[in-house]
Amino acid sequence: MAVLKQLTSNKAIALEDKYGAHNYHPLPVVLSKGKGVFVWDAEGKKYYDFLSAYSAVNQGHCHPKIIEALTNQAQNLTLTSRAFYNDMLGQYEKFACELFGFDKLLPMNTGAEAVETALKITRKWAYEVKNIPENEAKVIVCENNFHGRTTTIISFSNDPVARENFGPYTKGFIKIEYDNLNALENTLKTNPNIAGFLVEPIQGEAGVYVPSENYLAKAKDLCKQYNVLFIADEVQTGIARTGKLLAVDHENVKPDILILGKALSGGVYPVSAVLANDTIMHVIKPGNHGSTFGGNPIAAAVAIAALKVIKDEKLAINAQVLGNLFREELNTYIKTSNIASLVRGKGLLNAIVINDDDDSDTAWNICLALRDNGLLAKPTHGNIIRFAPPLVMTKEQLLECVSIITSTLKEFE
Ligand code: IF1
Repeated sequence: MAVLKQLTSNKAIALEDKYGAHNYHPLPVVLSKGKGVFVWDAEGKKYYDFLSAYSAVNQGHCHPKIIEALTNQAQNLTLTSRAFYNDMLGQYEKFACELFGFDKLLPMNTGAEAVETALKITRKWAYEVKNIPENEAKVIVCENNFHGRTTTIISFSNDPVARENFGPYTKGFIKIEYDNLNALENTLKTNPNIAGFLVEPIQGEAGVYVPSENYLAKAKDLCKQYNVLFIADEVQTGIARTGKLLAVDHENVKPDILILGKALSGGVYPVSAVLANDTIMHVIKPGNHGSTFGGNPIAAAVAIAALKVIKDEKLAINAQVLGNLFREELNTYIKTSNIASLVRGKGLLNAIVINDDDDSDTAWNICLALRDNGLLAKPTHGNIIRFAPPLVMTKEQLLECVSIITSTLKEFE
């Protein structure tokens, strides 16, 4: 059977339903093409993409320079494993280390793998540098975090759907309230064996929660005071999404460990990375960690191209300017709306809160109506809809999307 033939949307959904594990509940739309800020469904209908694959296609769908890097490298050398050197990895490591300001980079593939890698580095540093007693190291995490879906990561999740019936859970984590410096300081003060503090600079999945001014800077100071590693998970907020290269840049915070993923490849290939300085990364010795595809030549070529697009096309400033315009326009509408209660976010990572119960399906129905009106978005939790278009959007396109969003919301007033 020709597996690459053009399917109808209904046929594509039926195939996934029959042969695919049911680990998602997608919005009923079947995409078959993407270019820049647009995607097309199997019947050729065009949409604005306001999810950007959860901030993985910041550079826009199928960016020609990233695709060129992918296809060129793919015709030369795709994978060597790390049993041997390859001529692309060192160039990528140098480029990224200089761009983000760190001594070393450990290449992985998915965001969750990079988070797991950061936790392993933190624990090893705790035992070998901070001299915490073996197996006693603790990492502080935040309530309502989202760092991925591996068993260790969901062990410190408080989302029952992500966590239930996956035990026994990994120990060694202390949960505190997000954006609460007293909670952080008290935990640091009363627990001698803290190794690290893992935090999202903005909590994306929780509903785009932007912490108070200087929260990150003061949290970093507290970590320094108690000799604890500040670990920034920028998988979703990084790579220009919030209007700066990194979300921590808004407060000039330098993490001890930086976690990247998603748009590190422009959504073209799974690429993630953990960056740290030598005083931390040197704890990793040959054989301690790795992965078959981690640091492969395609990933290296694609990541260099993806990062160059961010720089050359000044996508961080575009995200900052368009993000301010988006919130300004939505706030004007919200003044007279009874269906949307607030808009929040930074750069082009935003969300609106729908004026309905958490468990209502209003947000979902609004996303279905947005789909019918040519714009794709999806609720994060309950009554919160995330809006995160590719950062290559123009002002005219953004204003057209604001019009689609507000006119759709008015249908529900
Ligand atoms: C899904 C959520 C977003 C992340 C942060 C690590 C990871 C993610 C801050 C892990 C991944 C993705 C996962 C994807 C949907 C999306 C998501 F809804 F799940 F929570 F963005 F908010 N740190 N987030 O946001 O990276 O292993 O996925 O490469 O699981 O459905 P990954």
